[in-house]
Amino acid sequence: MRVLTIIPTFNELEALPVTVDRLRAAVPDSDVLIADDNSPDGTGELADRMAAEDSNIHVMHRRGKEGLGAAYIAGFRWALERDYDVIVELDADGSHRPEDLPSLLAKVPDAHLVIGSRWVPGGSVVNWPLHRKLISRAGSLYSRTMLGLPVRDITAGFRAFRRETLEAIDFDAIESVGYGFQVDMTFRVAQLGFTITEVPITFVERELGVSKMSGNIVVEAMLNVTRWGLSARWKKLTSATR
Ligand SMILES: Nc1nc2c(ncn2[C@@H]2O[C@H](COP(=O)(O)OP(=O)(O)OP(=O)(O)O)[C@@H](O)[C@H]2O)c(=O)[nH]1
Ligand SMILES: [Mg+2]
Repeated sequence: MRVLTIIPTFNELEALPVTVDRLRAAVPDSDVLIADDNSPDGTGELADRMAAEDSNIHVMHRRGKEGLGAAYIAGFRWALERDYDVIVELDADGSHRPEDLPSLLAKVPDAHLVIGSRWVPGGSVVNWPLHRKLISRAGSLYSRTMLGLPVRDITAGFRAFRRETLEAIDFDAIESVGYGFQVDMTFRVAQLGFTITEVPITFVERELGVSKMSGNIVVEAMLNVTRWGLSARWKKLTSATR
């Protein structure tokens, strides 16, 4: 099983080397692709130095900040041009513990998409204030209900896809950035009839660097969910009455 872990970065100079070292120790067999959006703090140059020292590390330099979704899609295309069997999404900021990755990979034979989940029994979040936990759970609950998906942590960004899952998705149709991107991908995977499994993880709020989250990203995600949910219902309704 050839595994590629994609790490999108924007200004992660402090956090990136820590995350990559932990990943290389936890899953030495995984190749790494750092997808950097021309970070002003020099993360891209640091990534080049890391790649020069370790032939399993690769770097994709992108023009400028275009959002996490666009960086992941570019990374997915890069992976599919090569012979990877499993493609992993991992944040650079330490929120996703590389030590949890083996438990995600263990489930790949049973599911087309494995999600590292905060909101299944055994999952947890460290260092989040109550309001942030509530927003995340409410967002997932709303998306789950609206889209009819049996997934507890729909916005989660720690994931392992089988190659065939990504091959079946039309990346050109994806517009969402940020959290919306993760929801979008989940919905598409489910609509294709693929299986999705969640495994519990411990999510750790970043200690190094600055957040790129914004209220806009959350609002975008929720508006899209509403639109997709209503249009899926409408399609069902019109096909039933035809
Ligand atoms: N390439 C690229 N990476 C990005 C972009 N925005 C965020 N990232 C990366 O995506 C990952 C998640 O971003 P975060 O800023 O941690 O966003 P978050 O996890 O939603 O929010 P916090 O953890 O609260 O900061 C990190 O590795 C970021 O560096 C972007 O526009 N381009
Ligand atoms: Mg984060």
